[in-house]
Amino acid sequence: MAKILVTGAAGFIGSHTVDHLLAAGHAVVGVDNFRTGRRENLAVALRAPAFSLHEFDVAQLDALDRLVAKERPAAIIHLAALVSVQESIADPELNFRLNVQATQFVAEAARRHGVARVVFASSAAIYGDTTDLPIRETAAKMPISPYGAAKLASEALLLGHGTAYGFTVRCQRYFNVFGPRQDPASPYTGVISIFERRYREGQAVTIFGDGGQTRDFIAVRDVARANVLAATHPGLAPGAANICTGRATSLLEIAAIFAQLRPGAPAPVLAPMRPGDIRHSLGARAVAAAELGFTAPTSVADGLAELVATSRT
Ligand code: UD2
Repeated sequence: MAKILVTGAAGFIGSHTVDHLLAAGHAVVGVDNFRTGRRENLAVALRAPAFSLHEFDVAQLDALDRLVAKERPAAIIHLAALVSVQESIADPELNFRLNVQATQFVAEAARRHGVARVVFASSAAIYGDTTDLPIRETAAKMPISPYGAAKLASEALLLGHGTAYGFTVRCQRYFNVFGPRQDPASPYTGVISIFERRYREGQAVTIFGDGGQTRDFIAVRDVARANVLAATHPGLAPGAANICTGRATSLLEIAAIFAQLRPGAPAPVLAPMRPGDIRHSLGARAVAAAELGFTAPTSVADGLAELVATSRT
């Protein structure tokens, strides 16, 4: 069993990753500044003796370095980030600090203290608006936002440092992640958490466009498992892989599943398409299967059923 340091431990993906690491018997050192993370996401983890939580900003000079020097983790899973495309457009300086500068501090801490592996939260946003589906890892990288650009820059920073200084870097290119603990109140949250709250409150959801747009929706529990594999699977080579299901689901299908789970809910309201929206997004999953031994077994229907069952009524 290993000691793993997780940045962004109190966030949506971070807290699930912490839970899965602890369940697998690892010791976990969590870091969060609680800018968007929430302590209640760690309610279970905080009761585990193998978990410790440290409150600071990873983008703050030396803070992470001191903790890595003290804890000497076998791996760092770097999930702390500014997580919204829109917010990166509104505040590109903050995006740079949290999504690029912080990554450099992670790379430096890994180099200075002999951390063997770094797992990085990358994103399908690095590909931009490609229409050549499913998107393979070798596709052109043409980000269309400061967020996508920062994720791409961070991949390069980490992979270059890993090769130069001898640590293994795994970049995880997440597609549309959904599940419990994604904050429905955030203006930047994903469509499924918005829909979940509206169905729960008995209000009609709004579909922008005709509902035929599709996404590769992946359940957060599968993403957490992919992170555990990337951090702990023996003998991994450095690289980047899509973390996706390889299955496309339309918004009309999502609404139909919710309607079954919440009988009597009002029908969706159609509204004009959101400017800048892409019609379809779908990942190719072969690289994660071959390199990490990862597949995403949770269907959207099962993931939505779990989300509805765990949400406050
Ligand atoms: C991602 C980003 C978004 C933007 C976009 C660019 C997130 C959460 N979103 O959006 O910021 O950069 O990529 O392509 O990172 N929808 C509705 N009703 C709602 C909310 C959403 O119909 O109440 C639609 C939306 O118009 C889109 C689909 O649902 O067609 C998925 O929206 P999303 O924001 O969850 O994810 P995505 O990939 O479009």
